[in-house]
Amino acid sequence: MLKENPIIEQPIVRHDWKLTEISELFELSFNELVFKAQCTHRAYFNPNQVQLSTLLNIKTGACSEDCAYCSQSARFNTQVESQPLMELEAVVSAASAAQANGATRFCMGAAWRSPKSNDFEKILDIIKAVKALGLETCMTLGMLDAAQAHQLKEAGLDYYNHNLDTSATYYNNIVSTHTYQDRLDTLANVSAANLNVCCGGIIGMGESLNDRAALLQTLANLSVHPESVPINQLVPVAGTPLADVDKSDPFDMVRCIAVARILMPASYVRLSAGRAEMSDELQALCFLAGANSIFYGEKLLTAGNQACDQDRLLFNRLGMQAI
Ligand code: SAM
Ligand code: DTB
Ligand code: SF4
Repeated sequence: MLKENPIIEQPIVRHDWKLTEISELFELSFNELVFKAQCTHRAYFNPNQVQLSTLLNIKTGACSEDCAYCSQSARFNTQVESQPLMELEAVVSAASAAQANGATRFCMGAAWRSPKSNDFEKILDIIKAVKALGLETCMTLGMLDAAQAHQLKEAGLDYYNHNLDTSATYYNNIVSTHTYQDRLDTLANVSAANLNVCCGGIIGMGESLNDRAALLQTLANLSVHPESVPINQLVPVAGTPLADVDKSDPFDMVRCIAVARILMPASYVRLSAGRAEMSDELQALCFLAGANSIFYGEKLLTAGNQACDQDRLLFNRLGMQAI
């Protein structure tokens, strides 16, 4: 990792954050918080570099779960049309296109509670083929047991995404078909298989500041920090229970990124869903607060994303480079 400014000492990576300490960070003035986060960021990363991951939804909709934000739950009446697991060739061709466009990681998502055994061989073949292109691979397939996590690792998977989404207490307002402990168990299985963990959350679901602090505390007190921490802004989807929830203050996104950066100084913090609705100026503040990764590509899973040429233009204007 590049230490750009040797004057800035690297803060130690801690795993014993108290909720009160995190709340105090959230209570700092915006300028104090962003300055502190930028100092931390510079101690571990080149502040002008951003990692690009491209997403592909390899199995769409008809999910058994009831996550209140999600367009792909079978329980809500959304505009999303279900699609079965994609064929290997189609996934590889999308991965090649993402690579040619400048992405270094290809993240594949499936709308499953957990992968079924009859789809699993195909998933392993997809990982091998995408990896063979020279891309980093990431999958998000729902809950995994220990054996599945090991098989994914053996096939060449680099990262597994499984978000905690919010605090343990607020999670009960968001999902009823699985528990926070189920999510933590999957994360433990993923770590035990030596896969890199990608785990973060969503802001703007009606949660309190305390819920945001508690989510970040849970992430920061894992025995190893997730290598990648996606911070999503809710994309409200018509037909879901959260379609009409009050929008969060745009500066809240910046604050969450800043606190995540301070708590997990050596992790990549990803400015994730919601960028299509953000101004260039807001995104620049997120980078200043320590975000150093984005989803790059015209589409997320079912929702639109910022256009690639708009992203490239923004990097040029800010003097940032994709890595
Ligand atoms: N089914 C798998 C699971 O639940 O882990 C993988 C796919 S799921 C869609 C991956 C993540 O996308 C969720 O945990 C959530 O953080 C994020 N997400 C889904 N819908 C979203 C929305 N409308 N707005 C913001 N983030 C969203
Ligand atoms: C993550 O944290 N965000 C991505 C990815 N991991 C799988 C998904 C965002 C989904 C946004 C809404 C949609 O496209 O349906
Ligand atoms: Fe299914 Fe994942 Fe959507 Fe929940 S977030 S409904 S598990 S696809």
